[in-house]
Amino acid sequence: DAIPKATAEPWTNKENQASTPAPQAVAEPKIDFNGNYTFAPIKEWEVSRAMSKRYFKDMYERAVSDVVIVGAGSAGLSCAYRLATECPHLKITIIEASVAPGGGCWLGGQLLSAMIVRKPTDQFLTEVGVPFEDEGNYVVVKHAALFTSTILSKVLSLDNVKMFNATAVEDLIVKQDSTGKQRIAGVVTNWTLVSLNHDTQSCSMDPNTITAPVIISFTGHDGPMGAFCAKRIVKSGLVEQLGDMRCLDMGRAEPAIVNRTREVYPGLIVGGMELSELDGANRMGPCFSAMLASGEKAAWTAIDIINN
Ligand code: AHZ
Repeated sequence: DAIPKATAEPWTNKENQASTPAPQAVAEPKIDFNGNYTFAPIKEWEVSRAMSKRYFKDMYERAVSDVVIVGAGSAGLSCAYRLATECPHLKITIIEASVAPGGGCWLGGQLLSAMIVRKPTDQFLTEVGVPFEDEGNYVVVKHAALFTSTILSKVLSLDNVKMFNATAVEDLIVKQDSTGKQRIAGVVTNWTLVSLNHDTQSCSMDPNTITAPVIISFTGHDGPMGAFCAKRIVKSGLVEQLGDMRCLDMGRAEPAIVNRTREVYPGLIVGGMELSELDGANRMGPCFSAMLASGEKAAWTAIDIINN
């Protein structure tokens, strides 16, 4: 990775160009917290190349994926975990609009830190390795952030998963299959900062695409970007109307979300709270069992579609 001569660094040894004196010799990296902590050397261009080489290689490879998961909240991450661990051969690409993946599951309800999960979904927590307190019918994870950070670290360290965060899905690709039937065949993406600024530019900031036979959408309930795929399929006439999320009823809402998690249009599975907007199901408030179970069910549904 040598840099070409023309762009060699003429200032390397000129100390007046730097706010701190540049180290003259390449020292051995050494840990000494008493004042001589010596880092291995690095160049600015090496950092740029190390990041961009990987990002654009991933972008190139993931332009064709097996499954795209839209939204990395509690439902999307649970789906990614199940799908990626069951099917290490599948190329699973996660698109998350925020810089920080995790959606609402960094906290419980009303900014309180604990996360409540009803049985039998505690089995999923045990498998993922999230500790909890058993309260009988339900369990309590002391920090929702502990669930999120644990599942995130598991999902992101899997070889078959790549997440593009700070990237939004801003449209769907619709194609006809070999029998002439319409299906969702991919997603249209843009860096979220671009998606949020289309109106401020004098030209259209064109997007990018990812082609995949299965898209699984977990963009949460309605919001500036939320419920995106549900709203898009209604707006484009593929599905008649949005049901709109109904009022809170924990007992009713959780089984409804899990049982209705399905392929809502050929090639598009919807789960989590986005489904409450599509179907008009109740919300459950701060109880996360259905999100984890809906994620799992969506994963199994995707496996069925891919295998048939
Ligand atoms: O940033 C969003 C969040 O991380 C992301 N997202 C939304 N629109 C997107 C788009 N492209 C890419 N167009 C997008 N990403 O999707 C994630 C949604 O996470 P969430 O936590 O909001 O939804 P969830 O269905 O995984 O969990 C819902 C949790 C709720 S809401 C609720 C209630 O209101 O009663 N109760 C529970 C348990």
